[in-house]
Order: sequence, then C-alpha cells, then structure tokens
Amino acid sequence: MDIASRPAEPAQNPQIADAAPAPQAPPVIRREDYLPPAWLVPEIALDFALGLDATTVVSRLSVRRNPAGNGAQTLRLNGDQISPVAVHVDGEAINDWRMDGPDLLIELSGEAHEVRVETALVPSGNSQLMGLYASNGMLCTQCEAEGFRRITFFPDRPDVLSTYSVRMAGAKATFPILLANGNCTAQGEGENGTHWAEWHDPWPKPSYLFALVAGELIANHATFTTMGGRTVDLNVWVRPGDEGRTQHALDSLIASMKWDEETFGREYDLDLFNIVAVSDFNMGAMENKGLNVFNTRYVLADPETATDADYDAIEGVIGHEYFHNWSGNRITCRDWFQLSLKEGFTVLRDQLFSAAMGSEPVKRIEDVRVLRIAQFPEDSGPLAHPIRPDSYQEISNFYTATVYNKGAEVIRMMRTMAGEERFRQGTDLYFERHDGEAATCEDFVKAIEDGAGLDLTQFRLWYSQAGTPQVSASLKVENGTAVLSLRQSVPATPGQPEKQPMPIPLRVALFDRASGTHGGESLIVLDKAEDSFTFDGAGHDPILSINRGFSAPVSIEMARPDADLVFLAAHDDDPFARYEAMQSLVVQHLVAAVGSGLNEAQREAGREAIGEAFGAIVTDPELDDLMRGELLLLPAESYLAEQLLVSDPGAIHAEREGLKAWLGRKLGGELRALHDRVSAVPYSREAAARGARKVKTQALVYIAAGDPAEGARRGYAQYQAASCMTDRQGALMVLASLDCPERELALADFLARYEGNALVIDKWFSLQAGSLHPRVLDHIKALASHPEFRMSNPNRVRSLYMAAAMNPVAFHDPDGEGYRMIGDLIRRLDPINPQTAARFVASLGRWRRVEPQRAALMRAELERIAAQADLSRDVREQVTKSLG
Ligand code: 0A1
Ligand code: ZN
Repeated sequence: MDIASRPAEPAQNPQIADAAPAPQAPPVIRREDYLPPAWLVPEIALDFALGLDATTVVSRLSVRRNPAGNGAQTLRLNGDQISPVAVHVDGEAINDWRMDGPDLLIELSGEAHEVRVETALVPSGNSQLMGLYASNGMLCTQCEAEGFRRITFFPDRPDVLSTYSVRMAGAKATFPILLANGNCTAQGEGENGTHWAEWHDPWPKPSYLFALVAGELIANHATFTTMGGRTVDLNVWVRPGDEGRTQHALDSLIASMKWDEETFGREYDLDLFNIVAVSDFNMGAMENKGLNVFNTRYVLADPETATDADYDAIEGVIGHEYFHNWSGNRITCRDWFQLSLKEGFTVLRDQLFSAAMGSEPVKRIEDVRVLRIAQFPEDSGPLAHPIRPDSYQEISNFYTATVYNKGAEVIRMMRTMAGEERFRQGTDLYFERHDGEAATCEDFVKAIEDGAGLDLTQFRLWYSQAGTPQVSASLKVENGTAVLSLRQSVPATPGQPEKQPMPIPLRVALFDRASGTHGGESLIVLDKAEDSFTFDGAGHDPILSINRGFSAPVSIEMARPDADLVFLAAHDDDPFARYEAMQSLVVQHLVAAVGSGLNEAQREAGREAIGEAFGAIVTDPELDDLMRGELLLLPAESYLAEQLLVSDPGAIHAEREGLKAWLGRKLGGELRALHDRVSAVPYSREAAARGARKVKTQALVYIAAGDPAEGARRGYAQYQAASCMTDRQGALMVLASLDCPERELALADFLARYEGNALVIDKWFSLQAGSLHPRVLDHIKALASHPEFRMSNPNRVRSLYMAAAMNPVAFHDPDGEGYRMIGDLIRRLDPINPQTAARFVASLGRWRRVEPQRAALMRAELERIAAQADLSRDVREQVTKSLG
C-alpha cells in the first residue's frame, strides 16, 4: 500500500485524554522571560510521503542537551493541531511521552538521543495556509513564524538551528517537481508511478526557514556567477502557462545578487536558488533557505497584465527575500521579539536596492508615504508597540508596519548619523561577528556602534519606546544669526505612559528668499526634550527646510506661512523636501478647513495658494514626470485624520474631494494639455515613459473630479487605447468612481478580457471596492457573492475587503454599514484563516480617534466580534487590545 494513503490514526496513548484543556485566555509571552533551549537539535532528517489529501511525515531528530540550557530532563516538542502517530527514542518505540496542550513532552536522561516522531497531515484541509498545505494542485509549506509545528513536533523556536536532510516521495503525475532547501542530492523512481528526491541543506537553520514544494511546475532558468566565482543556478518556478510572465522576477533576482555584493559585500552561499510562485499565500513572500516561496502577485508580470507599480513591487520583494539570505538566514533572530533585527534591516536593504535601480528621490517619497499611511496610525492607536515588542499573544500579529517599516527607519537613522562608509563598516562587523548565530537587536546595535564608531547608548530608546515623536520647531533670526528652537515629545502609548527624549537626527537648511539657494545643509541631532541650534550667515529672513530626506520618522509641527511652503515646493534642492512642502501646504489647509472651519474667503485663499503651487508643478518643463507624479498626489485621508485628535472622516473626505474638484476646474486646461502630452508617449519600461503613465492617470483623476463628463469621455478613451495594464487600470479606476455608462462598459470588458487571470481579476475586485461611487457599498455586497469571489484565497479576500476597509466612503458610511461589513468578514474568515482575519481588526480599532457617532458604531462592531465564541488567538488579541 502506498504510504501516502495509510490512515492517519494517532498512537493510542492514554495520556492524551488526560491532557488539560487549552486555557481560555491565551498566555502572554514576554521578552524578559527568554530562556535558552534545554535541548538542541543539531540534525534533522525528514521523510515525506506526499499526497494532497494525506501526507505522512517521519521526523528523526538528533537531540543534544544544551550546555547553556537549564538542564531540564524534559524535551518539549511544539505541535499545533497534530498528534503523534508513533514516537521512538534511540530506535525503541516508547509510550511514556505525554501531551501538554498541543506540545509533545518526552523525558530524557543523558546527553544525546535520536527521537523519531511520525505525524499524519491533511494538506487539502489546511485553510490557514500555515504548515503544509495544498494550493492550486500543488503542495507547499509556510513555516514562519510557527508553522513548522503544524508539520511535525519540534522545538519550534528560531534559536534552535539544525542541518536538514529531506526525503520526499509522491505520485509523479501529481508532483513531477520535488523541491526543498539546499541542494538535491539524489532522486529516483519508485513503485506505482511514484518518484522521490533527497535534498540536503548544508547551512544550519531554524525550523521557520524549512520549505518543501511539490507539484507541476515549470522554471525560467538562468545562472549567476558570484564575486567569488561560484556559479549559481537560478529558477523561477510557476504553474505551466505562467512561464511567460517570469522574466522580470528573474532579472530582479540577478540584480539583487549583484547589488548585495557591491553594496554590502554579501555573496550567495549555495549552488542553487529557487523561487516558487503560489496562488494561496498569506503574505508577500518567504525567505526559506535556497527555496523562496512567493505569492504569485510578486512574481508574475508582463506589460499587458501588470502595472508599473506591480513591476516595482516585484523587484522590491524579490530583493527583500534574497537579502534575507544574510540578514535573516545566515544571521537569524534569537526569539520573535527580535523580528525587526531581520525585517527592519532587510526592508532598509530592499529600499536602498529599489532606490538604486530606479529613482532615489521618488523611492524615498514612496517609502515615507507608506510609513505615514500604514505605520503612523499604528503608532498612535491601541495596537502601538515598539519595533522590538515586549510581549505578544500571537506572533503573527507582529508582522507589522512598525516592525518592518519603522524598523527600517530606525536603522536608516544610524546610517544617516554614521555616513554611508562608516555604516558599511558597522554592517561588515555585524555580519562577521554574528554569522551562524541567532542574534538580538542589541547585537546589531552594538556591532554598528563598534564598527561605525557611534555612541548609540541613548539611541537604543528607539527600540524600546513606541509612538511617533512630535517635534515642534520655531526659527528666530537676529543680525544674520538664526536660532532654531526644537522641542520633542513622544506620545503615551499602551503600557508606556511616560517617555524619554530620543536622539532625532534632522537634516536642515536655511534658504535665502532672494537667491532661492541655501549655504549648505547641516545634520543636527536633537537629543533633549528641548534644545536650540544656531546658524550664522542666515540672511535676514531665511526659510527653514527641516527633516530633509525624512532623516527621522517624526512629525514636525511648525505653523508656516503658505508663501514659505510655496517657495520650498518650487525651490528646495532636496526633492523630498519639495514634496513635503507641497504636502504641508495641503495638509495645513485641509486640517484648518475640517478642524476649526474656514469661511468662504479663507477657503478660497487657501485653495488659491495650493492652486498656484499645483499649477507650477503641472506645467514645469524641468520636472521629470515620475517626480511630477509624486508632487501631484494629495495627502491620504488617513494621514489627514492623523493630524487631528478626533476626526470626522466624512468631513475630511468632503473637503479633500472639494479641493480635488476645485483643482480640476481651476487647472482644467493645463491638466487636459498634460493628459494629451503624456498620452502620446509610446509604451516602454524606461523611466520617462513610466513617468508619463503615472501622470496620465493622475491628470485624469483631477479632470474627472472637476468635470465628470469629460473624465468619463477621456477615461473611456484611455481605457480603449491602453496598450498596457498601467493605463488600463488607471482609466478603470477613474471610471469606477463615476456614475456613467462608460463605467459599466469598461468593467464588463475588463472582466471578460482577463478571465482566468487571478491576479488581474483581483484588480477588478479592488478597483470597484475602492471606488468613490455613491453606491459603492451595494457594489461590494454584490461582489461578495460574485462567482469569482473566494473566501479561501487571501489575495481575493484582500482585493475586495482590504480595498473596502481602506475606502473612506465605504468604510466610514455614517450608518455603520461599512463597519458591519468588515466585522462580518472577520467573524466569517476567522475559522478559515485567522492570520488574514486578524489583519482587518486594526481598521475598526481606530474608533477612539473618530467622531463619537461613528466611534460608537465601530466599538459595537468590535464587541460583536469579541462576543463570538472560539475566536482564534490572532483575532482575540487584536480585538481585546482594540477595545481595552
Ligand atoms: N519573512 C517574510 C514574511 C512572512 C512572514 C510570515 C509568513 O507567514 C504567513 C509569511 C511571510 C518576509 O519578511 O518577507
Ligand atoms: Zn522580510
């Protein structure tokens, strides 16, 4: 009988029945409680008999007592929803193992043993997509953070590093390709149409980096020769039919490998690097050693089906996962509280890579925009946590913008203070000192301190304190000497009522109004609650440009005349500061308008100032279009809401839309001319053509806001003339918000045209769910019962419901229908995929910062979720914190 079809009967151990029921409130895991493991597992051999509906796993662990451990006799092997079919120690079947909740405990004396455990899995029934699961006819694994324990019993913690040998066997017709980490060491044919393969990974790794993939796959192949002369085989594996959309991913991988050698001196360390694209995946991608598993979304691209933004995201994520090979795999994390050690650093590395591949200033602006939209609200809400959290209930909830993006900003500040060269000395020392280890954030900071020659004593507060620092600034000038007075405060966050001042590096320059230039940029570090800085030769009335390049992830508070911001938007030589001036001009106006209210004359005056700056940007022949595209973006509504203690989302939306329409009318001629000019640029992947496409849709957005009929006409023309997805999606986005016949025509055409292409159908869902159409809630409801909607596929769920949760019109519907919809989704999705369900809670968790009527509705929705029995640990933690 084929081993894969053997029934999955757990071993009869009477003690299973006696095991205590799982506790009601999930335990809180604390950073300060860290203890080294009692037992180590230097080697593991895994034997898989693969089947989509039944897979058996035999795991042989060589365990050795940890000299640095507490000497415990008990070997704790973590499990999650698995039971042992059989347990052997040193070749003997044993019965005196016991379960402690989900974990398997074995009493062991002596120093070293071989433990063999057999488990039986049902991959096709694994809807959580953690552990071993079936996706689109293939088998794949996801083990970070705690998925390995869903495959076999193991000390599933990142400080237990093992050398893995993997054997897998399965039906050749179903699984013609068999992949695991490292190198394939042997393969052969079995009986009854089966075949097998053996893989060995020479690099010791934690269990979260284990991966296995089996299925019908086809590769786009290339080779890369490393700086040390090693030839590496590279493969991007996809489902047959998708191979024509893999070249960009492969090119991005090659570019990443080269860039990491040149920029960080890091060389790849195996002869093979495999990437596999899967359609059902909870996150973006996963850096398993030598076998990265990717969401198809971050692999597949061609001009017809992927936008320029998709191309950029693929390049960034391919880089990110590749860079993890050093920042994450060669040096991993001691425990999950150190997650930012690998993630913050790797995000910084991918940001620098993307900047080097494209436009550095545009990339910086995009990164700051993401930080402000995704991380600032986190930092000011009930789920705020430091980049190195102190406690958690469910680690999956800590894959956050704070750990990733703020983590990157914190390391970027070290780089800014050290300068590029000294920072490199710091990272060289880090890689050398900790290679092969499971390290801590403290190890990283110490290495940068020693290698770069910085004193980071006080800087360590960035790792322990949550909250976005507020810096208020004022400038006084006397006799050519300017005095910049700065005051910082770090807001209270849950569990951290009091904060200490942190070192805040600020790049500043003082501009002379007449010449439009400055006498040189300075880097100042504000490390006290209050301080002042003196600048000589500043002229009599200079204009301050501060936090240039966004040198620190803080909010600057400074009331400034519109004229100064218009000046900086036009003259600042730091492109980020130009963007920032434009944003501040708009933020200042909109916040005043929705806050205290403006009379008509004041509103008009504010709009005029913005219109003047916008007009200059629309027509400036010196500006490249990619940068023009950034400067023309209005601040996001969520960022505007951040500026107010309590916001009225309806008022923010109305005021922002009002400004958009006003600009569309005011600059109608210029915008139509711009749209015409860029529409004539032929398709290419060059920066100029990408810039043209970016402003094409933006111009269309303003045109449609000012004159919906003209918007519908031009939008439909752009849709029909589109030779690429960027133009087609842009046009459809604009049409989706309009109440016009062209909307329905284009939506129907899009669905028919891309039938069968899941990633493009995702776009069709999210464009409608994100639209500003007055009946958007009805549209979303209809889409939820569309035959193409599938609750089991995270990409599809996100395309409909994340777009809805981020859509101010739908989500903040005054009757609370949007909140109800997201609440219902969380309750329905939780039993299927708790990790994805938990990601939706934060949107409702913002209730304290929203006007009272809506706040009550949001809170009621959270309470309704909390009242549901059997909530997952993931959702329970987020809901409890959001209500608390
Ligand atoms: N380490 C990955 C992120 C990741 C985390 C958890 C996952 O489980 C579903 C998957 C991926 C990264 O930073 O890319
Ligand atoms: Zn990562």
